[in-house]
Amino acid sequence: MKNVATKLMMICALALAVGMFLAAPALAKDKIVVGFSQIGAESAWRVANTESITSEAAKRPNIELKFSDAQQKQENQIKAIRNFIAQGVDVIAFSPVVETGWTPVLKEAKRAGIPVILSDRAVDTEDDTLWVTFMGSDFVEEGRRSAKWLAENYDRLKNADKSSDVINVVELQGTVGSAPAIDRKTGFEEVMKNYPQFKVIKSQSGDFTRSKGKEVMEAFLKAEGAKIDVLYAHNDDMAIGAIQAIEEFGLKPGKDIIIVSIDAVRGAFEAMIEGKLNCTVECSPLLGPQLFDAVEDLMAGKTLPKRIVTNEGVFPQEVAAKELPNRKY
Ligand code: GZL
Repeated sequence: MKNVATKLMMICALALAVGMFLAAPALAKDKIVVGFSQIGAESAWRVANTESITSEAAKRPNIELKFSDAQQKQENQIKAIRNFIAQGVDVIAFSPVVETGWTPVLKEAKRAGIPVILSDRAVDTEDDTLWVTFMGSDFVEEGRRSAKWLAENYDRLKNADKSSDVINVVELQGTVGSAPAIDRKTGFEEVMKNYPQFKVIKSQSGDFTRSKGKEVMEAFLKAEGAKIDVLYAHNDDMAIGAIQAIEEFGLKPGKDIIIVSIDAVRGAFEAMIEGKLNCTVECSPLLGPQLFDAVEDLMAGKTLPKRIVTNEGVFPQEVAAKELPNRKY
């Protein structure tokens, strides 16, 4: 009897040892390695987005972040993603600079068994199993909000000596082919269909940067001058660049030309307090906490929603001074 008991105890002890050995890799893996490919540093929004991601990762001892800056070039993002695959990271996350051209590299990540999270911008690919979730703003809604604010406030703000019943709008678009540029234009046009007096007479990309926004606005002013009643800019940085061009041209931004833009970065609030910008539609870059919560849930075996939308507001000039101290980016 005693021998049987001894044998049973030995078998249990052996099973326990084997179990511990097999579990060892998971137990020893105390870090989740995340490869993040960032677009660049083209705007204050992007800089704030990078800060949110890197500072949040630093707060979490269980996260090891490998971060790469693509200087707004898709080929650099594809290279970075391939590097992450070669390094065998646990999760890949990226903000795609443009919507198309990602299917091959996303298929490589899938073959390597590495899940991909889309941060900030979406991709255009037939196979949506190539990415786990897309977290970021609703850019079409941001375009709608810009148009709605303009339609509801232009009469109150318009320059009294304008006799024409046509309101001439110029549009500074974001990076060509990017989800925010495509969707913000779509949303704006969708609402403006109901207000035929607003006519978009010029529309061109300023690539989301201050310098390009200024350059394109100079060309608009050269061609159309004081005929321009409104500027719709797909981001605040291009609007701030355009404000410089408008002043150098001899017109008053925010008065002669009503300006509505998107992002709600600090510089937009400062311009509104100076009376040079009339409204900014919020697009939050503070995606760091949401991103790493999603990474941890994913690694814990939880299912993520396919779409995680950020909640945002609209900030007209009259609230800028009160709101500025609350701004986090
Ligand atoms: C929007 C983001 C855009 C910002 C720009 O989520 O992708 O890119 O609106 C930034 O300021 O450059």
